[in-house]
Amino acid sequence: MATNETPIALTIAGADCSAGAGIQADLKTFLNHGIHGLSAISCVVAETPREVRQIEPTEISTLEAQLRILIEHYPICAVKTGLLPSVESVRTTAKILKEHQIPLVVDPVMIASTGSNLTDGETIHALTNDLLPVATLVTPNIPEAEALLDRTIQSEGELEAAARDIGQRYDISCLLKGGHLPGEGDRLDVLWHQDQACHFQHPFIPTPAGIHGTGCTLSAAITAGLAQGRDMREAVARAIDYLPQLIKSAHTWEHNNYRISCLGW
Ligand code: PXL
Repeated sequence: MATNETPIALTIAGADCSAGAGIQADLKTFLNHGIHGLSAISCVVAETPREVRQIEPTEISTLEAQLRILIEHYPICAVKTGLLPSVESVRTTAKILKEHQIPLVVDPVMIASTGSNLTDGETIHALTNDLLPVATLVTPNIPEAEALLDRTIQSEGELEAAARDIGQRYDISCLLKGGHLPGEGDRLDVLWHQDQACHFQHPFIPTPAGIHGTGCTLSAAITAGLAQGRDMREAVARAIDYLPQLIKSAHTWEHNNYRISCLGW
């Protein structure tokens, strides 16, 4: 059988049983981009977009076994991390990825769309100490950037300095997503990359109630672009352009007085 040229990307993240975020969002996004997606499951999350009920971390040896067998046997072009539920899961991931030179996108998942905390302070510390130095790009939203910098970000005017400070601190690129800032007008995301800021202004698109996974999907789309060999600015620009169509074609269900939506991959 001839080999084919389909690029491969790996996501290391939590499995979301409601299939709107985490591993499931990443694999659907990879598929949409013509990428073969691999997954290493860091935890199993019992949740909907409206409630995080339980997070069960994968045994560290099981996380390590998934990573080792995949890296051994597949020509992986790019990797992304999502929810890593413990210090040990962060350190194990960082240790293994450090042994290989594969572009790495870190989505520093800390808080679910429900507002539930998904990580604790020690895990965030491991993320900054161990994983960010191995990353190519980190993609915080405003609350995550505030946690990384230990300062507040209150206006669009502060986005560029914040993206630069995170990028320079870890010697990586940083895409700071401004969507959490108040207001109804355009939204600004700022990419700090190779000592330059690049501004991405786009219209605010309201999301339906009860949706999650937009952050996972954006970082997976960037990872797909890098796996296809695109440069960072182009991969980010295309990923930002990819999201509105998924929001506009979102699915919504009502069941037992519970309204729930999912991006329309
Ligand atoms: O949206 C952040 C996120 C990431 N990864 C997993 C999740 C969530 C949110 O709930 O469950 C697995």
